[in-house]
Amino acid sequence: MKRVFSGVQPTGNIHLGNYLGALRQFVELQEDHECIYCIVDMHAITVPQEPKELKEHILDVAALYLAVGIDPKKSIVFVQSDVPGHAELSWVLTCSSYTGELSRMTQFKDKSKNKESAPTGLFTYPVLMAADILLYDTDVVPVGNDQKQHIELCRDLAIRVNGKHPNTFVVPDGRFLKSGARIMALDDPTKKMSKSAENIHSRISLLDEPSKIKKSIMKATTDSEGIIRFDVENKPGISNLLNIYSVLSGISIEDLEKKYEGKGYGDFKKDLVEITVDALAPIRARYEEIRNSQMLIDVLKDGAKRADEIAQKTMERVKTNFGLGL
Ligand code: ATP
Ligand code: LTN
Repeated sequence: MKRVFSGVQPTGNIHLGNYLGALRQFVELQEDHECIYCIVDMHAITVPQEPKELKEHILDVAALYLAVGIDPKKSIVFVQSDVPGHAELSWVLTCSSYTGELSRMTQFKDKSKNKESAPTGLFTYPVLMAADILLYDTDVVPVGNDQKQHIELCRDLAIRVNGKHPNTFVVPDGRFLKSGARIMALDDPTKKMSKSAENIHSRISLLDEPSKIKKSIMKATTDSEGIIRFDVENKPGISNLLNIYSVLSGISIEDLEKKYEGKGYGDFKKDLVEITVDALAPIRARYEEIRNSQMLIDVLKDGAKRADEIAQKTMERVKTNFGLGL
């Protein structure tokens, strides 16, 4: 069986973009892959975090993982900082990476824009991500489109190290979803829906109450044409909503365009509210059950133990191949 690894940051507000771009694939892949799903808390501290909040957010994401259908009997679920190999391998890979290639990462450029100096962790963030992946001899990494560049860097690093130290790493492939891979912000459909955006109506969080979902969708930016047509370039707002509607309902965008011919944005949005509320209700219910349970802690402890066993084997191989240690 091929091995899958992916991670989500515990920074709160897991949203529809995270779900449709990443989490939904995680669940599907469990059926015929050996899956390892991580809560990447060390990535979260690349920007300042309140310790108490971070702790809560780790458990929030863990509970959401299980609530969307990740099954701990099938997959390993654990917290990154519970397995020391991530930090160890990250250093080794840092020494094989170049400042030039890291400077070209668009996420770093975005997050450090207009700043004279940026945290070093933001700069080396993609190297830690490569360590996460390579530590488990991963074959496939399911992620949203926005992570393409980071996956490429991970592959480059693996190939570069293997060139010098043969058979050290498995070179992984990214797995990107086409439709629904990039959900845009509701208030500004030229930006991706994001956890960290200030406006809460820019996103639909998986745990939003129906009234909040309604408000966010009804307020979503569209255009003044009033025609429901998919055209990302000229009508990014309604196209984004059509995309969300299509992915959640399984109805093709073309069929949706036909269904709403002659109707206005108001009718369309009302239906989208209903579809979204219905899709998220079972997730919210399961989340409430799991979030404060001992079962959740047990799953994470057991996951860390199983992940660590694999990680230690890789680190032994890496150290041997690099001539590190005794
Ligand atoms: P932020 O934007 O605040 O940095 P984020 O919303 O991108 O955070 P991450 O934890 O970085 O959240 O992403 C978790 C997963 O969700 C990743 O695989 C990422 O590619 C995917 N993802 C994030 N935003 C979107 C989006 N708008 N559409 C589709 N997939 C997304
Ligand atoms: N950078 C990713 C989160 C992440 C990840 C990973 C994803 C960290 N390590 C390893 C896949 C594999 C993000 O921001 N979405």
